[in-house]
Amino acid sequence: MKTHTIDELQDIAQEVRQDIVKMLLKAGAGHPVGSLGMADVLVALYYTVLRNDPKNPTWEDRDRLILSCGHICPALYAVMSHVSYFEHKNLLKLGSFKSILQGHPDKRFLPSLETTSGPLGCGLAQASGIAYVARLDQKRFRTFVITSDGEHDEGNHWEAVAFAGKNNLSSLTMIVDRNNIQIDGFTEDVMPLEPLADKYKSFHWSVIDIDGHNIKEIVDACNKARAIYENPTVIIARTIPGKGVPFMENNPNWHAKAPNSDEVREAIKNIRNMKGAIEDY
Ligand SMILES: Cc1ncc(C[n+]2csc(CCOP(=O)(O)OP(=O)(O)O)c2C)c(N)n1
Ligand SMILES: [Mg+2]
Repeated sequence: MKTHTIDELQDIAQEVRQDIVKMLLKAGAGHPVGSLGMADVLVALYYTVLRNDPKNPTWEDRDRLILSCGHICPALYAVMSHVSYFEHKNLLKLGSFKSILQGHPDKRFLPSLETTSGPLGCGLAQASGIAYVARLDQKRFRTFVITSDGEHDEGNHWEAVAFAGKNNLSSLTMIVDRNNIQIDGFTEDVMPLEPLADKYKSFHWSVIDIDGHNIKEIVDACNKARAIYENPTVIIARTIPGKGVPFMENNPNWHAKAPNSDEVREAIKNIRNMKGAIEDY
């Protein structure tokens, strides 16, 4: 794949955001704010960080990416289509009968996914298992997992945090979508997570705190994690839920609600006005 500048990646992220709102309008369902918030992280990963090959998705030595918070799959699907895992026109079949793009990621329909996901709290355990076995098999690929802040309420997530820390799984990188909201409201009201960085450090993880909308910071953090050989790394990506669409931003009421056609029109206008959104879509 050609190398892209940060400006070009920002433009792609704006296209992805437009895809997301259109997909949700067509599907009549979905999770807009988490998806919009993670567009920059997913673009940075697929265009710059992951060693993979969309034409050979089961390549044995590919880096693995697990989307633990499966409900934000519209962002994952949109980015995967932009790097040619499948045709872009599939995006408008989100959630429809027998579509490769189910409402939550389903490997039976889209085999290039690493896992089926949706039930929160499972992804880190799966990623830790993959990283552990990779080390036993002397494989050099890295395992990435994206988790949300809301899914930190799941006890089994913390069992996996302990396992990965205890076993020094240095080929494992977790990116936390720290957007401060979950289904019932703000995380710090529902179940406080802070001091999140200190919690991870106490489980023997390296912690990197970044602005999850700054593509350079995302890429630099992943490269830094690659060079840490002692323990797993968590990148706490501070994001704005709904980023790019002001009437959705930071609003938990938009956690799982499809926009109507007027709202999509307004959203696309806003997204096109974001810094770096120059492409007419
Ligand atoms: C085990 C489990 N319980 C409940 C749900 C329903 N659910 C889907 S998304 C969500 C909110 C989780 O918070 P977060 O992922 O931080 O939401 P976001 O930031 O995307 O709004 C919940 C409770 C689920 N998918 N899995
Ligand atoms: Mg959240």
